[in-house]
Amino acid sequence: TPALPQRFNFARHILEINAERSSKVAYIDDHGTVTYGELEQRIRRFAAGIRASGIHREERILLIMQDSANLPVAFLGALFAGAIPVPVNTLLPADDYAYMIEHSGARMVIASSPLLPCVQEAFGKVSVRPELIVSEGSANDLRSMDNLLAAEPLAVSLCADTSCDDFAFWLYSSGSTGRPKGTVHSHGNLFWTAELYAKPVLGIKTDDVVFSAAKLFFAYGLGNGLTFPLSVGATAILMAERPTPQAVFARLTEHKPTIFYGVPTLYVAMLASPSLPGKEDVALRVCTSAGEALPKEVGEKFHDHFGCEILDGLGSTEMLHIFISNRNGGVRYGTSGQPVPGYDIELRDENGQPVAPGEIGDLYIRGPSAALLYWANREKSRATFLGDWLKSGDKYCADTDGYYSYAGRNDDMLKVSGQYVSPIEVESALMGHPAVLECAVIGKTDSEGLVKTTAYVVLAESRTAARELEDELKAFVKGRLAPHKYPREILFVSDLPKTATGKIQRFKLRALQD
Ligand code: 3SK
Repeated sequence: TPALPQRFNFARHILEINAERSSKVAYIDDHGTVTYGELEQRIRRFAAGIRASGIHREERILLIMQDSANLPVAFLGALFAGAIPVPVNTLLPADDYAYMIEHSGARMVIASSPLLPCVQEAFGKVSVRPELIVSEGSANDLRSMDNLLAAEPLAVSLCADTSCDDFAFWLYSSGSTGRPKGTVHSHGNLFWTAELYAKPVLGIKTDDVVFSAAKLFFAYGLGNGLTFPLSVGATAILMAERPTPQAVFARLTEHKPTIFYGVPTLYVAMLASPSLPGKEDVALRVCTSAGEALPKEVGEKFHDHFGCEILDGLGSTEMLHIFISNRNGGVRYGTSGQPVPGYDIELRDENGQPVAPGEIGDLYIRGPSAALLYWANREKSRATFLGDWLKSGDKYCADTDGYYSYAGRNDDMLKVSGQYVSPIEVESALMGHPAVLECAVIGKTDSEGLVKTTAYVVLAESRTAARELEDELKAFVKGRLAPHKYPREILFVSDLPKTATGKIQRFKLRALQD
């Protein structure tokens, strides 16, 4: 593993690695292709454009952008100038963007044009006025990203002279209570995920073509579609639309990626689809899965069909990417695999002592890509970043061969389609509906082995349970929260199990399903 110099700017590092590849395609997106030469020009133009707009070192730029080559341009252009890009989920309601605009103190917001109505609604809810730029297309009275890119490229000598430990970018991560946390990462962290995971575990090489169903605003997608391919001069496919099986099949068969990164719900949907392409229609060499545990049968079925392994792994926004993973040639479906060399893993009991193989413990990780802190959140930072170690909040179990298996969360958080869902947040949204007297939300494992959100609802006296009301409540939650958070099942009950002090016992509801 190469050493990381103390003075290090990740964007500059990427430009240096690819300096001799100017005519090679870096990105294929919905609009066409972008070569490494064009990418470099755009990154340096973006850096010059934001500096000319008065953005200073360490000032935040919120990126509410669908996947296209403009997103890596903005992300790396901001790093090059020493500003802090903050890519955020593109499916959030206006309230969440309003929170992020204020919490991050962003001086600039770049939004894809289809997201403008929601972003402008968010602007109506905040007292600050960052500059709003529209990426792709134009909108009345708004400056376009093309206009920002009209600046003369910033000279390489004027690239921000950052250290490997300087703040580089943030990613928002959700918790069971409270607002999302601004997870602050350094320039060096991006380097380490590529060196420790992508190169040795995936074996990513220059001639790979990669495609990630997980979008770039997720830590998983950011590594998959930006850090990793650009660290070796590979080609990455990006698409703005939702990763439906059809949209994924179209890319797998047209552009023939060699590495595909998915999540369990998508693999299940792909395998169930009548249009699943044949092995001979694709060029897959290796696939990955993260976000939630990949059911054993799903991995086996995919391997039988395509003759290509899915490497299930475990990562986190706080560690930036995957630190436990299966490897080609040693895959054990149903497990998250073994620690990635460069990361140390400990499973500890409630007294902080290591647990024996086969026993469940709290997962702690040590490694060089750990985030530095949660922005402006001392309490949560202190509870998570414990000296060299990071407490993940997951429970795990390791066998005698060092393969790790998921055993649940320490809190009530659910992972649905690879994204965290706080039951408390969904319950609060449901409680806003006049028909709901009280409710409790839990995760239920379906026949495929995947977690789906289920709400137990006690209705107000005047209301009776009906299919229409179930649909109305689902639509009500969808209108208030990000779409992945709505309950897939609503069960009407006459009361909820509670402690003597009135606290809802979600564990009793969970036990009902076993
Ligand atoms: O959910 C995961 O396993 C994951 C993987 C890579 C990066 C980030 C995350 C949350």
